[in-house]
Amino acid sequence: MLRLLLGKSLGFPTSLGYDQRGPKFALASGRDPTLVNKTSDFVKKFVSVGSLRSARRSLNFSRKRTFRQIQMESSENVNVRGALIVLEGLDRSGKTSQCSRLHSYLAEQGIPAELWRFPDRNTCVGQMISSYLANKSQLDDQAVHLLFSANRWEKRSLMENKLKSGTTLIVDRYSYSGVAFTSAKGLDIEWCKAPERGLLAPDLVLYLDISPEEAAKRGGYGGERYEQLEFQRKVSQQYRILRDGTWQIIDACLPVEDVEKQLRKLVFDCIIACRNGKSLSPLLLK
Ligand code: NYM
Ligand code: MG
Repeated sequence: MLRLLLGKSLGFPTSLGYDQRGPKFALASGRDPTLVNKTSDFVKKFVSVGSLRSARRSLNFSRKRTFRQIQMESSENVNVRGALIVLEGLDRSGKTSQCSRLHSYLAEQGIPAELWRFPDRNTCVGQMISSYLANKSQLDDQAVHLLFSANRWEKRSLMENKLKSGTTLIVDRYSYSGVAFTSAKGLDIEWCKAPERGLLAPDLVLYLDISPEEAAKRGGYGGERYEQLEFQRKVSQQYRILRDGTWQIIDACLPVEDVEKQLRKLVFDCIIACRNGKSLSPLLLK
């Protein structure tokens, strides 16, 4: 195994994953981060892409195998962090079912993961939001925007603890929903972003891309606020403004299994990057 190949020569255990799109070093010793960096430099310097490819071929280094390594590291309680993975998209884009598919998949692989969603309707703040969405209460647009944001802030430290203890979080909607939905009402987008700054930045944003018209055809909307074609068109435009380099856009009109396949690969690479030392950072929303 590469763990042996590299680990033995360097004197501590390592694991290495490889991305089809290019070389990706996934060194996850979980011990001394400076050692990890040194090792990463060492590997970058001395192991060429070609030799990585052939090492992978000769050792039959499959994705499944790497997942097994992650599983082993988890059970060995190695100190590596989980990934913060957010799914975004219009209502009826398929986020909720893809989130639960991803969660089951990670569970099957023995990767510690939890399924989260915003709004989290279980808290007091979440119940106020839920009643607003169900048209059972009226709130000013600014007030409800701040409640959505507070609902994320009240979960921030738990989120950080989970991630630091190695649990990957699959999150159904996050700050981007907050900004896209409120700014679609005509509120200033910079004002909408402000309360989100300082929350944890996702390691990966998976945007399930579907036109508002296609989404509307999917079994119709429920009775909640915002679930109308005209409004969803505006939300879709706002989401476009928010896209940045950390987003991955997935065609949500593909068959469910194809979407799932793409998501699995992106999630896998992200989990490896986090285990490889990618640090948690605050959300900036430029
Ligand atoms: N929503 C969701 C917002 O307006 N702001 C937010 O910050 C979040 C997280 O709530 N139509 C809207 C988007 C949805 C609605 O979400 C309820 P869901 O995922 O349908 O339960
Ligand atoms: Mg919905």
